[in-house]
Amino acid sequence: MERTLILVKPDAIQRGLIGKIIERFERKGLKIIGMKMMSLDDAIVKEHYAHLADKPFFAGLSKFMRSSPIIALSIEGVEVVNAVRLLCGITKSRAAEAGSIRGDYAMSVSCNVVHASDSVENAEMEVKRFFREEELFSYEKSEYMHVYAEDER
Ligand code: DAT
Ligand code: MG
Repeated sequence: MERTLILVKPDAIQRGLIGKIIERFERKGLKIIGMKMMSLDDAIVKEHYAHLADKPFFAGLSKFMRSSPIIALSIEGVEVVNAVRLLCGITKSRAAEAGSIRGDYAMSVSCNVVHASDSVENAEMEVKRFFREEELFSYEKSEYMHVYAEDER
């Protein structure tokens, strides 16, 4: 079963969008297995955005991600990495599809309200980066069991 990492970014916290964003994942029928508020330090931002370290916008990105706490979520499910990326919409919010989270709530590339893991391999690393194993919960979610009953055969 896949697990993915979502971060509700500082701009969403400032704009009071925590509930609205989490609601999108619940509405889709996804199973949240971990959730916490945390402040990011320089080291975790560098590690998380290592692929962008050489970009001219990196200093701004780092400052932004440390400007207020974030909410980290882990979600588990069948093909959930791709499902969550689709819900979030593409990086460039202005071009993100209407109905996606970025499409509905953002006009900026740098302040695009959410992070979501972009591949199964990265998701595994990113969940471990933000959550200790004991912060992730194993439980039965009845609706979820129903939704995926066919898919898992
Ligand atoms: P995503 O967040 O969709 O996975 P990414 O991994 O390419 O996109 O970039 C990570 C974050 O860096 C992105 O959410 C916002 C910021 N960013 C990316 N490209 C940018 C740009 N051209 N200007 C400013 N910020 C950018
Ligand atoms: Mg990315």
